[in-house]
Formats: sequence, C-alpha cells, structure tokens
Amino acid sequence: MSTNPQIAARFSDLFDTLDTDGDKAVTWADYQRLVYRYLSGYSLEASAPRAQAIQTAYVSLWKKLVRANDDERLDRDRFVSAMHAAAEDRSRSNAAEAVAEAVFDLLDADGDGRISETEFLVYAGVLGAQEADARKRFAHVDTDGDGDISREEFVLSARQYLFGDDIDSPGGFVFGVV
Ligand SMILES: [Ca+2]
Ligand SMILES: [Ca+2]
Ligand SMILES: [Ca+2]
Repeated sequence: MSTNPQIAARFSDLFDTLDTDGDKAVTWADYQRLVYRYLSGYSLEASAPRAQAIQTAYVSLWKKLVRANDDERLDRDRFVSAMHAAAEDRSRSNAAEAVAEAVFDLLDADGDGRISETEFLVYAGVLGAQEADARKRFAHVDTDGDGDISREEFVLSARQYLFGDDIDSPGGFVFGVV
C-alpha cells in the first residue's frame, strides 16, 4: 500500500470536503449530500440516468471503502487508508475511476463526449470554486490543449489525483474537492 505523504494529504483534504456535517467522520450521509448537491446544481431528478449513474458510482465506492469497517463511520485515518486501498484496486471495476466516469457524464451536459470550458465552469460553480481557478484547472486537465477535456483526459486527471506525485494535480475536482 502506498504511503506517499502527498496522496495522504490529498485524501485528508477530501475527508474535509466530504464531512459536511462536521461530525469528524465520513458516513454515507455525507456522500448522499454530495450527490444531492450535484443533482440540485444540475437540476436533475433523482430518476434521471445521469443522476442514477452518479448515485450508483458513489454507492459502489462507499461499499469498497467500508468493506472492512462494520460500523460504517470512517474517521480521518480510516478514511485515508480506505481511500488508498480503493485507489490501488487495479481491477477493471475500480470504484474511484467509475466515479470519475459518472462525473464526466454529468459535466458533459450536451453529451458530445467532450467537456467544453463552459461545461467545466458550470461544474466549478456547483462546487463553489472561483472562476479563475477553474480556468487554470481546465487548462491543466486539457493536456493536449485542443480546448476540450476528453473522457481520457478527465479520467487521467482523476488517476493522477489518486496515485500521482503532481501536487498541482487538479483531479480533486472530480471528487468534489475545490
Ligand atoms: Ca460526517
Ligand atoms: Ca460537451
Ligand atoms: Ca483535450
């Protein structure tokens, strides 16, 4: 298991982002609030396919995270180590990458298979990020500089967040970290 301190620091930031009720634990209720925030930000009904995809992806990730934790409350240390384990899952059904895929589809509102800067800024607004910061992140994720974020570029940014040494990685956006 990785003990990379930069990655541990990122997961600790993710913990703070997720623990919106401030009870010093990440629970399913915290994830549910994140999902609701996405749905309300995008004015999606819970039954909409894009809404269900996000919900399903987060349910799967949550199940991975709590597999070894029967009380289903993850304090900071347990959350960070559970995220390490989930990130390092090299199977084809990596739950964290599945979240990235579902979030991509959420952002790609016009369904053309690419995220335009406009679509990215809508998402930044849902997360409450600053526009200037979001523009910088967009340029960073658009690694080939063609003016759009492809699915591959988006999932790559999520992977860099989960495994990479690049402290400037903007991939936390994928998981809701501003
Ligand atoms: Ca909490
Ligand atoms: Ca698009
Ligand atoms: Ca691109």
